[in-house]
Amino acid sequence: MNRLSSQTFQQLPDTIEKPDYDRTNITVGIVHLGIGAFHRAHQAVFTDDILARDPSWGICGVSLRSAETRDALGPQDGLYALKVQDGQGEQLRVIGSVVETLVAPEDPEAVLIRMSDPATRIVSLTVTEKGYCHNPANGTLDERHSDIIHDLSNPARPRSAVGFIVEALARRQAAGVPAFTLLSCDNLPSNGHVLKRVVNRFAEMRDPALGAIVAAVASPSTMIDRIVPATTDADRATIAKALGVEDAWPVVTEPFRQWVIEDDFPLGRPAWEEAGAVFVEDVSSFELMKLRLLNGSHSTLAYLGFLAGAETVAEAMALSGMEELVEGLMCEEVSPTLPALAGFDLPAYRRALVERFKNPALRHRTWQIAMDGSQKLPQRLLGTIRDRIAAGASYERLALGVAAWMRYARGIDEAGNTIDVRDPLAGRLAALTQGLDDPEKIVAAFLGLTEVFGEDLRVDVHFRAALVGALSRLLSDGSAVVLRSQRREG
Ligand code: CS2
Repeated sequence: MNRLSSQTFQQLPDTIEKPDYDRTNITVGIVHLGIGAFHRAHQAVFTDDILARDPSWGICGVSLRSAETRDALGPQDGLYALKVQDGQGEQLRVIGSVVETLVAPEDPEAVLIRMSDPATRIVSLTVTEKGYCHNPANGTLDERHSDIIHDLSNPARPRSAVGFIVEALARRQAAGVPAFTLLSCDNLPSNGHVLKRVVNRFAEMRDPALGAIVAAVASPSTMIDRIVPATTDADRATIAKALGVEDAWPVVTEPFRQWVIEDDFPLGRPAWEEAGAVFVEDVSSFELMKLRLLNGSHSTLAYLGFLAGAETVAEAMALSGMEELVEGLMCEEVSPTLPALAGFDLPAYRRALVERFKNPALRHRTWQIAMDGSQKLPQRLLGTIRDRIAAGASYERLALGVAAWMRYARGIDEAGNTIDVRDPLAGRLAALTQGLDDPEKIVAAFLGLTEVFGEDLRVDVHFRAALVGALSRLLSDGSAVVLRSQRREG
C-alpha cells in the first residue's frame, strides 16, 4: 500500500477533507514543542483552518524526546489523518499545517536555529505537566530537576523546554530580533503564568540581565480542550482502509473542540477565531472550570475505573455508581467553587461532559489518564479541596478521587498484580508505601509529599481523616463496591 504524502493525498476519496491551500507556499511561523497527538488534533487543526488565508503560520513540530513522530511524519511530508468520531458517526480529514518536524535530542541546534528565526513569532507548547520542571504544588521552577541542572551548564545544548526557550530568547536578543510569544497549551492553571515563572527563574539563574529581558516576553494563558486518546494499531488499520493509503501516525478524537486564549501576541497571531477559538482578556475562570470539572472528573474516574477493571473511560462510566459519582462531584463539590461566567450555561457544560466521557467510539484508556498523577492532582482535585475546606463545605467525592490515586500509586491492583505506574515520582511513590498495609500509614506517607500536597493539606486533620476513610474502604471492599455505594436511593 502507498504511503500518505504530498504525492498521494490529492488522489484520496472525495469524502475526505484535504488542505484547501497550496502547501508549497506555507512558511513556518510557529515552533511547537511537544508534537504529540493532542497538538495534532487541536492547535494544528485550528491552524490548518486558517492557512488558506495566511500561509505564514505553518508549524514546525519539535519532539523533545523520541524520534517517533518525525520518523512517521517525515515520509508523509508532515501530512496525517484526523478521525473525528462519536456514537453517531465518523469523519476523516487530512491535516497539512505541520510542515517540518525536528527531534531535539538528535539536533538541538536545528531547533534553536528555527526558534531564533525572525519568521518564528510564536513558540507554543504541549509538553504535559511534568515538562515544565516545576513544583506542582506552587508552580515554581524545580531547581534540582536533572534537566534544569543539565541545561544551566549546557545552555547551547538544552534538554528541557525551558532551556530551549531561554537560549532561543537570548539568541534573538543578541541578534536584535524581537521575542516570540510563548503559548502554553497544557492543562495547568494560568498556564501562561506558570510557563513565564519557570522561564524567568531559569533565565535569572543563567544571568540576571537575561532574566530582565525574559521578564518582558508575552505569555498569554489558554484553556484548551479536546479528548484525544493515544492512537492504536487498530486505528491505523481502519484509517488506512478508508484512505486507501497508509498513514503511520493518524489521530483519533471527538467532535468537541474548544480553545480560549488571552489576546496578547506582540508579533501577531493566526486568526484562530475564524476557526472557532475565542479570544478573551482573562482566561482564568475558563481554565478553572475545565481543569476542575473535566480533568478532575477524568482523573477520579480513571483511578476508580482502572481499579475496578475498566480499560476505557466509556467502560468506567458504565460501572454501577460511576455516573452518579461524577455528577455528584461536579454539581455538589466542584461547581460551588467556580467563579460565575456571565452567559455561560454551566449545567449544559456538565451534561455535555458526561456525554463526552460516555463516547462509545473513543477507546480512551483509564491507564493513560492515570499517568503522572503527582503532577495532575494539585490543579485537578487539591485546589478544589482547599476551596471547600475554606468554605467549611464537604468534599467526600474529591477525597475519594485522591484516595483512589493513592490506592493506584501503591502499584498493586486489586488482584495483587503490579500496575505499570508512570509518574516522575513513581520510584518514590513505590518506596514510600512499600510493605505498608495500614491506611493511616499509607495516607501519612503520601501526604509527606509536600511538593504535591503543600504543607497546609499535610497537616489538615479532617482532610487526612477523609482520605483514611476512603482508602480503608477501597482496600477492604474494592473499587466496584465503593462505586456502587454512590448510587442514589430509590
Ligand atoms: C486527560 C486530558 O490525560 C488526561 O489526563 O484528562 O488529556 C483530557 O483528555 C484533556 O484535557 C481534554 O481536553
